[in-house]
Formats: sequence, structure tokens, C-alpha cells
Amino acid sequence: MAPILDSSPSNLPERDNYGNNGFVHIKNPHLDHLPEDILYHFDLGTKTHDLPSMFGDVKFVCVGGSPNRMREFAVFIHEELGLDGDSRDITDICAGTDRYSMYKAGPVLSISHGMGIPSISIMLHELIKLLHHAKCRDVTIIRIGTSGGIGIEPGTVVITDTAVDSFFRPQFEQVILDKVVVRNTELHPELAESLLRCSNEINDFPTIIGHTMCTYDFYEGQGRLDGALCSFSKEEKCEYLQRAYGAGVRNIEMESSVFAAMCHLCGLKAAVVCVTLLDRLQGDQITQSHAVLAEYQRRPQKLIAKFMKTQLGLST
Ligand code: R2B
Ligand code: URA
Repeated sequence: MAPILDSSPSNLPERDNYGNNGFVHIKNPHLDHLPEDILYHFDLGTKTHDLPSMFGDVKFVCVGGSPNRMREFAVFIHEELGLDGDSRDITDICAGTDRYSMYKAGPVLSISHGMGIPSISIMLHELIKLLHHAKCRDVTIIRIGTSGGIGIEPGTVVITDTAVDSFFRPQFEQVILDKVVVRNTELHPELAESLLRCSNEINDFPTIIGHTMCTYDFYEGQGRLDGALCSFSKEEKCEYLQRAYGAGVRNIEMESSVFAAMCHLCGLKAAVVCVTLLDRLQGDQITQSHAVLAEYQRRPQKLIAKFMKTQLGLST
């Protein structure tokens, strides 16, 4: 059966009217009939929590794979924005579950999403409903993370213009019932350009805009020769990665396609900012020291802090 396109103009938010007067688009008529919406994986709900008073002032959402990194980011941004109170007192809003962690620092929400498309997709369904129930407006959402680079210096930060699949197609295929629905994976171009400008102003680490390939696996799915299974040669791997480079792919990770697709459909201004831990044309194993990797992982955080301060009109 032919795939169904889920990107007809009526489904796309207008670029200049992103998000329906700034509100988040919820594209589910069934939700109106729910007496209570339980956000199960956050351990939050519309009857048990006053979501507008807890989250109504959120303007930025930052998501990333690891709970520790997202706590670290919340503490860092609390200090960078000069918010009141002790940043060390920030607690996990989702402490009732160990599926995801969520921290709030003033207008910034910092949430972990785990690894891979299924994990981030569950988180995003509940996050988008949370932002809707909380009546948040004009929210910008940014995924910060790690990735494998292709043909670029390790430590380079890649801002994604479009997420592509393993065939270098700018799309995400969602299976719904027994149909394949194809969704657009373009990210917000002006936001990507603003982020690049911020990085140029910091002038601390190389940053580029490029395509990001999103895969379902870290090993075979990313053409690694060092997994428990491998059925291809080194030459085949190199030929594939070279083709990816030729198609404009500059890094590989595991969440950007569904992130771009869902944010696009729901009218959220979204960006993906990932540091590269290695150059996949040179190898597969991540051999840098912990200290070097930790510094790399702070790069997207520094860039986002600069962006948020600029947006909030704080001196930078
Ligand atoms: C980047 O790093 C993780 C795999 O190590 C995965 O979540 C991703 O997208
Ligand atoms: N994350 C990935 O998905 N791939 C890499 O090579 C490094 C980090």
C-alpha cells in the first residue's frame, strides 16, 4: 500500500503564524472528551496537578538523552539567567517515575528523553499535551545531544536544517494502525540561523548547519563495524558514509527525525543542536577521554544559554 503523506498544507503551521497565536497545536479530537488526561510517563495529570500554574510561564524547552545531563543543564541555565534561589535546589518534577526526568529553571524546562525514536516519541506526546494543558505560548524547543560526525572535526556542533532517514530522505515514516504515514522533518530555518549566529558570537568551537541522519540503531544502523553483528565490509561502510556526506549529512544520531516531525505538525519552533564525538570516516569507537567528552557535551549547552539570554534581552 502506498504511504500516506502527512504534510499537506492544511496540516502545516504557517511559518509566520507558528503555533496558532503562539499556542501549541494538538491534533487529536479525542482529547476533548477525556475527563482527565494522565501523562503517565511523567507521573503528572490534569486532575492531580495544576499544570497552568506549574508550567504556564515556560518559553523554552530543552530536551536531551540523559537525565544527569538535563539536570546539569537546568543548574547551568539557572546560573546563566541569574535566576533567584539556589540552583542546587532544583528537583526532578517527574520524581514519581524513573522513565524521564524534568527540571524547571524559570522559563526553561529541561527534560530527558532516553535513547532512540520510540523513547523520545512517547516523551514528546506527553510534553506537547503538557504545554497545551498548561496554556503555554510561543514556546521554542531545542534538542541538545551527541552524535557521530561525518567528515568534520570531532567536537564540531551541528545545527540540523533537516533530519534525514537512512536513505537520506527528508522524512519520517510513522506506522499508524496498518498504514505508513510519511511526515516532514524540516526544522525551523530562522531558528537554526539565529543559533549559528550565537555560536559565531561565542567563537569558542566550530559550528555548522547541515543534515542530520537519524537511525534506529547505534551499531549496524549507523554502519559500525564494532557491534555484536556485522554483515558488511569496511569498504561498504566507507562507501555508504561517503554517500551520506555527498547527500549533505554531517552527523548521525537517533532522535532528530521524529522530533522534527512532531514539532512541525504541532507548530512548535524547533531546533536540533548536537556535538559530534568522533569522525565516523576515521573510526567507530569513541576513544576520547571522559574530560574531553564532557567538555564537548557542554558546547551545545553554552550555545543554547547564549541564545536564551539573547532572546530574553539579558546582557550576554
Ligand atoms: C546520540 O547518542 C545516543 C547513542 O549513544 C543516542 O541517543 C543519540 O541520538
Ligand atoms: N550518538 C550516536 O547516535 N552516534 C554516534 O556515533 C555518537 C553518538
